[in-house]
Amino acid sequence: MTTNQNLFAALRAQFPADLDATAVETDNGLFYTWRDLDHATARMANLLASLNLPAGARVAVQVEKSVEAMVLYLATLRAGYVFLPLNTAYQSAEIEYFIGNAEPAVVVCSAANFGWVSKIAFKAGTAHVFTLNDDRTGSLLERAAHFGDQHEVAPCAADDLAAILYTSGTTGRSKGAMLSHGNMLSNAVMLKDYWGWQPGDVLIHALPIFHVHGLFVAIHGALINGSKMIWLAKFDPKLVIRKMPEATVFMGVPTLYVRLLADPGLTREAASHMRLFIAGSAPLLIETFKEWQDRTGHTILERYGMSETIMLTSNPYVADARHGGQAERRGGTVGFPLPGVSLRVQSDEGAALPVGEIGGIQVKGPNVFKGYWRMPEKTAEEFTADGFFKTGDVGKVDERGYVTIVGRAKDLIISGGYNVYPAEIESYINEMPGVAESALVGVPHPDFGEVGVAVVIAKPGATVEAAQVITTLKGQLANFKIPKHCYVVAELPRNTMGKVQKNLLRDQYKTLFA
Ligand code: MCA
Ligand code: AMP
Repeated sequence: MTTNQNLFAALRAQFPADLDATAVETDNGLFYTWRDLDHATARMANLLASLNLPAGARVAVQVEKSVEAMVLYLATLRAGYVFLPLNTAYQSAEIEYFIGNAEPAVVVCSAANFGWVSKIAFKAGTAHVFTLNDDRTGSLLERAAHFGDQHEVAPCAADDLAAILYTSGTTGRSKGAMLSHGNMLSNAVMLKDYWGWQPGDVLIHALPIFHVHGLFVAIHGALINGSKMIWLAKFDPKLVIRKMPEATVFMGVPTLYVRLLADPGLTREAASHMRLFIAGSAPLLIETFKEWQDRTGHTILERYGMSETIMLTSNPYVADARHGGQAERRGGTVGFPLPGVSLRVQSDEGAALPVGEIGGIQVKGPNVFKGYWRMPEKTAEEFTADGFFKTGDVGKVDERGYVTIVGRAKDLIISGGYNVYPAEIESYINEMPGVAESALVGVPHPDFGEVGVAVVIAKPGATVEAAQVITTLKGQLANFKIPKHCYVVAELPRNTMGKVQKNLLRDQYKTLFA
């Protein structure tokens, strides 16, 4: 007999025996027990099941962070459907693309956005649109309240889809990375061990829940250890510091660490109850790593992952026997390939590179995704003949096995942990009246790590106002994608092939926010 490979079944199996213990405590004074999570996910799963959705139906969700939003994610798994989280910053053109591409059977949005989101959804053929607000109201909860709190977890095979995460990978339009129950479960089980999750651990959850970091790494980590979460609707450095004496684990993108360090309340004493600080999603500057050590006495554990792969590498929590028992977390590196993950560095020509040499990072393992949603050719392009996924990240492996990421082959800017694809922003700028061409480049920024700067050339005889470019984009795209500065210039630097030399632009503007 095969066992149910549904990720929810595995998470549920680790709920503590005392179901009346607190599972989630929120920043507005609410307490949810493990029984509450079980019953709420059952009700919502029963509601989804009652809709008679086809197998593999997508549930697309754009809602503010709340425990009920997490319950919706877990209920979608529980019912055996596919979860599609969407950043709350996305505006109508972005949502129209995702919904049009994924063709979800169910869309859930906040009541405030129901008008425009439901219009897009119904046009795309979505059968059901519900609302869910961050104050425990909305039609989804009203409907779910009519259903029972018992539900048998839907049977799933390891290869069945659990989630689709939109990402642009290397170039072009956003692609839906298809993650299976097996991808997520294997990663969660391995990380529980690798990061030394312990009885009594408490996680401060301060990240958004529409990307891998907050939705999978953090939530799965706590649930599969039966650990309580202190749930913050938004990241607030003062609140995180105030909660540290009640917690043991924190996960954040580098910007969160930079902002915590800017608060004088972050002291050795404030962090003394904490066991582990984990950083990822973007490069953690060595200065931040060292300052954190000096201020708190803790060494941040940096790890590296992708939407397509969940977690790939990590600095060690304790001595890693595979590497001569070294326990050291090395700043500036992303640590070792995680157990089960094969990682290699290759030249552009496909040759394996020796220790210390820089090339494209390729990976293989049970965590690596099933491919891009309805894009078989694109999927094939991103895998090598022997089944390794080309990450688009450029790096090296040293003689001790530590992986360092030195850059990206893909034209991607990571700003405060969010991805910005220059081609997308450039296409919007190029549509504006009077614009001949544009280039978006990432430059260093003290808070967001990296931000976009737009460089624009006008058509002969036309005038383009930099401020107008920014204002126009603000009405069209998610706020984090808006360039922090725009220059209108006479020409763009080009190589002999006529291609814009973005490296020269990056160099020219690198001290803009210094
Ligand atoms: C907000 N703003 C930003 C960003 N966030 N600008 C650039 N980059 C950003 N990330 C701008 C807004 O546009 C706005 O500008 C102003 O800042 C205030 O917006 P607000 O939303 O209030 O900002 P905030 O609350 O201070 O947010 C900053 C933040 C947030 C907390 C750092 O960006 C965040 O939660 N980032 C984490 C993202 C994350 O979870 N990534 C994980 C991806 P204006 O006022 O001009 O409109 S998962 C992943 O990458 C992988 C797989 C992995 O390895 O984990
Ligand atoms: P996403 O498309 O949101 O999944 O972003 C994945 C990308 O984030 C990776 O391909 C890397 O470029 C980057 N990334 C994640 N973690 C790290 C890290 N610790 N250091 C440097 N880059 C990282």
